[in-house]
Amino acid sequence: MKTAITELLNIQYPIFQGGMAWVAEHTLAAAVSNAGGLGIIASGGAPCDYVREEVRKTKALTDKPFGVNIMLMNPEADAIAHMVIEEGVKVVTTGAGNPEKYFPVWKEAGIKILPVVASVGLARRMEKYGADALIAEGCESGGHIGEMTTMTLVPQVAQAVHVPVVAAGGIGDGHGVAAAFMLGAEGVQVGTRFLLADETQIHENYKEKVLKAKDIDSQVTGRSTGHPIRVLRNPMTRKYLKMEAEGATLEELEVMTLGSLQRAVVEGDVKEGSLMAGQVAGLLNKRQTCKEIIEEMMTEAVDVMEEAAGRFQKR
Ligand code: TUI
Repeated sequence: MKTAITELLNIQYPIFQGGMAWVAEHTLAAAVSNAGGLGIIASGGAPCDYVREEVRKTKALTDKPFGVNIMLMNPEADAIAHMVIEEGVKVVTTGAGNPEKYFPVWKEAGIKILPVVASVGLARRMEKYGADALIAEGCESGGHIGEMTTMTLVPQVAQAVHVPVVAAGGIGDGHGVAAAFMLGAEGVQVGTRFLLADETQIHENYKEKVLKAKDIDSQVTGRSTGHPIRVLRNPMTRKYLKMEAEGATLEELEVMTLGSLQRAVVEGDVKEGSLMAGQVAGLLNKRQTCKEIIEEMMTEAVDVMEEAAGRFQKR
């Protein structure tokens, strides 16, 4: 399959694996890249040295292109931004902020820059500064989110810029891939479905919660703090939202969430941990390899597009 994104990055399928904090490490990223998609190593809040090791381990497992996601609220974001150059990483995605100060050095190093945007304003700005493509992420996503939905954000970003757009947020099957392309995207980024991949090294309890999740089982915590995060509901989110409604301070809320993602991913604490997942979790009901996920999504996308084209045929 050929799209502006597969051509730009020299990959087989226009499917990115989202750079999920604590989840997207070398085993997952390499499996996705080896299957023809774009594997992405997450930095999340991790130290630079940890991310560097993950990059090196990924290089040992694949010759295919892979990316690094830099979460810009990470206190070591500057160090990670320079590390990717030292390690010869070819593709960088960014999240939760504006990465423009790094553009000159990344351009100089020949790195392909794909910022995640949650608004048309930032999309335009990123294009002006030289982004190679944009990832337009709707608030159906898990983790840190913006305000716009994928359905409304993707076409507005696609219309506003000339660079290719990758759609993210709420895409978990071939119908979602087809829809994203109809909205003007040239690729998709998938997070939640890869939580269930065999190669994903997260605690079994986390996977079980995603498998069992229904449509309305995610909640957004932290709206009052300016950092809204979508997670699966559990005793921690209930307590958090109650405290938030009662006007708890930022410090009180932060104490509760400190280390909560690690508690879920590593320890499998599904009661007090932070189970980041998107609204599409309700659609997902099986475990597969990364290769199976990518091939099934692409085959299904082609099938539904052909079927729809048949129905829309002019008489
Ligand atoms: O970054 C994400 N999702 C994430 S990062 C993350 S790690 C984390 N852990 C604990 C607390 C906070 C984060 C978990 N999930 N997605 C990309 C994304 N970026 N979504 C929305 C945005 C965004 C929002 C506003 C990007 C830029 C922006 O505005 C920047 C500006 O300055 O205008």
